[in-house]
Amino acid sequence: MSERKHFKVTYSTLASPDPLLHQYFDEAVAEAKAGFGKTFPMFINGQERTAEKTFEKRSPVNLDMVMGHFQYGSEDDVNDAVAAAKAAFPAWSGRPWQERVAIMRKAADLISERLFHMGAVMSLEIGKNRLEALGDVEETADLIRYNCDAVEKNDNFNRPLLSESDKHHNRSVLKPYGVWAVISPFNFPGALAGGPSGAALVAGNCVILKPATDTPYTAWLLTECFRDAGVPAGVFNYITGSGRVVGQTLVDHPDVNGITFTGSFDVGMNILRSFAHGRYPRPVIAEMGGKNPTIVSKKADLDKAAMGVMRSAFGLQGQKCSACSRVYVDKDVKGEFMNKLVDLTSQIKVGDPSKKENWMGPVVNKGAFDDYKKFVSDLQANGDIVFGGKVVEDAGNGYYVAPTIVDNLPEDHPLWKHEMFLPIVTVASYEKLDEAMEKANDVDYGLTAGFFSEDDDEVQWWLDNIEAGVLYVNRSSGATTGAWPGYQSFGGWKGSGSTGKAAGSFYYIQQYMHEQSQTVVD
Ligand code: UN1
Repeated sequence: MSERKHFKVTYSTLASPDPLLHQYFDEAVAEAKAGFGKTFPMFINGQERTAEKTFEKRSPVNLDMVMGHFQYGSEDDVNDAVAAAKAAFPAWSGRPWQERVAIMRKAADLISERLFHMGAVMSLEIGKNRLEALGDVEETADLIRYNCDAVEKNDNFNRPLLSESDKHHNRSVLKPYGVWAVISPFNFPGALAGGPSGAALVAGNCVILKPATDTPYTAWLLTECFRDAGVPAGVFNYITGSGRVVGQTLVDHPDVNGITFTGSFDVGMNILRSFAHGRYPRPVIAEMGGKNPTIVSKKADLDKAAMGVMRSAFGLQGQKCSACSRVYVDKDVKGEFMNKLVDLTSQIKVGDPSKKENWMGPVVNKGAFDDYKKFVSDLQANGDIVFGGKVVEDAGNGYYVAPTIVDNLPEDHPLWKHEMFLPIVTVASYEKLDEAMEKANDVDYGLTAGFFSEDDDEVQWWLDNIEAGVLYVNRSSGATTGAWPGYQSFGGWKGSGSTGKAAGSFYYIQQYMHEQSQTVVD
């Protein structure tokens, strides 16, 4: 293992010319497949735990492929995990922060060491292409490292305050809350499970991770990394099962002190309403989706714009909160832009995403597949589908659909505002930039946004006026996607999650701690 070459893949890695990377990945896929079909436990209080019932995880890449059987956790399992986390909290939070940082850095290193295995499993678990799957695993480790660094650089957020006299010693310290639940989504099964869990842990909280029902496997591999790094019993717990039982029991539990939720707007808003107002106010970090616009000016480099939009609209089959789903193009350059976008999109290969040649895999499950068909027939009836709009029958026995570009959708059509979470992008022209800005901002969401223009004044105007948390200008590797910890922050405005910064932000880890000011008089 140690003799292997190390690769660093981020979401901006467009292609890897290195044949070794592909060889390692192919080997990892073969090994992972050979191990499929096992039954996996939950992990509570340092022990493996089974439930009465299990559920089967099939790959959306090939519906005949049973990847594993996972536990249907019960209310009792949640109660036990919360009790274990609560009991483990005094010792974990009481340790010198340097020890927590060391353990979490070890966990990050284990994730990096297991990069190819985790990436191979993730690719088949969720249908993510190999470079994006490797990027997701690396980002998981980098998010943990980033938050370790934040604690270290800030002396664990322990700093002196002004004092009224020489006899007064005033300090501000940040302290962890206690038991923290992480409810993670399917689309970034590593980064959006491990990032929040890692931040909560390094801050001194004890964690219960409930991964999306579609992605229990990657979360189990993450659990093994935390366990093997020496995270003590009870400090990190992993419970699989339904949102209705496991998720809801966590939200309702009086001993859960904080929650990170990444997922849909409706579920997130319900958690915010019910969890935040428990016996007393409790923190919720929520990231709840997007309807992300890209504006293309007539002063844009249209090659950059078309490439950036194509990658952001169709990467991971459009199933990213950060995906680009709306494009506003100056009417003078719309024809040319559309030609370029259609041309690039027609080169996308749809199929088993664990294979090198395929850039788009299947959508996550039957629900998403059925939604695609429903939205496409609506878009066909009300606009013009200029590319895609159909199921890809010959891609394999999975949920394969074509990347879809829609033109001439009436301005008041509801799908301009509804997050479809699918590889569908709608394009409209505008006469004046102000009008494009108004439309871009006229949604409930404000997660990411993109702009293409070679004019500095236009760029500044756009930065000053766009309402979103993550902005990209002239980025061909992703018009609205691809934030990486340390290089970009990630956090939403408006309905995308303005209550908190999402994974990877400069101000992220502080949200897992509350402030105490201490005055000691001689
Ligand atoms: C999400 O889609 O839920 O910028 C988050 C990106 C990723 C984060 C996406 N780093 O695309």
